[in-house]
Amino acid sequence: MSNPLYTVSDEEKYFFDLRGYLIVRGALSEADMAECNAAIDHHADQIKMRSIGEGSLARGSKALKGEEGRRELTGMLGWPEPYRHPFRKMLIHPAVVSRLNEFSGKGFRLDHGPLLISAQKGAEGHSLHGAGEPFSQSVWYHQQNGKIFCRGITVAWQLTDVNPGDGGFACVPGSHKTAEPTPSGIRSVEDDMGLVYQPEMKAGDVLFFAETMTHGTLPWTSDGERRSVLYKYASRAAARAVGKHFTPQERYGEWVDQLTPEQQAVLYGPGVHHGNRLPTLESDGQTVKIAE
Ligand SMILES: O=C(O)CCC(=O)C(=O)O
Repeated sequence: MSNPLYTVSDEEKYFFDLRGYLIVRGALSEADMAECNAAIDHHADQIKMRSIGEGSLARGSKALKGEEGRRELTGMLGWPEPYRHPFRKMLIHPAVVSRLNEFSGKGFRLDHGPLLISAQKGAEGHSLHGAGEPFSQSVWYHQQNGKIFCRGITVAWQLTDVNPGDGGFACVPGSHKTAEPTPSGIRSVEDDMGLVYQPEMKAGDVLFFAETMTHGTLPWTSDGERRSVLYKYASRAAARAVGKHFTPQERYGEWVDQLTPEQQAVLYGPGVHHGNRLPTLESDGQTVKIAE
């Protein structure tokens, strides 16, 4: 019999399955964190602040509004040496591989990211999203034969402390399994029924969360800067980002042009982040056409 590849404790499995997230404490050493923070400082001029006007992540919520947008930076895996080094290490850190083999299955992959989420005091929050209902084909959470299959899982490395009341990542523990629609007061946090929870984390901790658990961001209230680096993983057969090869022409070549739009519609690649580029089909049982 082969050696089991899973190294996650039963307690961790219980916690993740019950709550939809898990924090592994002290996964990054002081030296690792110093390398990451220095690399980010070096690229500070590339950090972009999101607008709080059009495209605001608070989506009009009074509870989530702020004076400025969150700050973002990406591209770490392609940075020149030595800056990319710690981010490439984190991509397959043993703390990640052991948990993702358990929670998402062997062959998991990076779907998109890493993305630095940074915030200064007063930054707006992000309306809560994700839930067991409505069902998501790309990130659904399922269990069978005693095994968890979490198709979309985010790994968020903390590079600065997050104290109680600071804001930042927040979630509704257990909501990855709910079969009821999420009340609007939960999404906006204007009437959260005491269910929205902001975990305390220290620099060096790593947070795993099921994308189907309702989660988002509370406004940042701390004097210190928030720095959290998110890697979005998916299990082998799930896709969120559509990648470079999405259209039928990109996937199969120019002969696709000879097909009808309806035939082309089923040749698009997987992924849900397609920006409304995916035609879908409908049929009355006699004919097939592109849905309006
Ligand atoms: O860490 C956060 O602020 C929340 C991130 C988030 O909502 C997401 O990754 O979908």
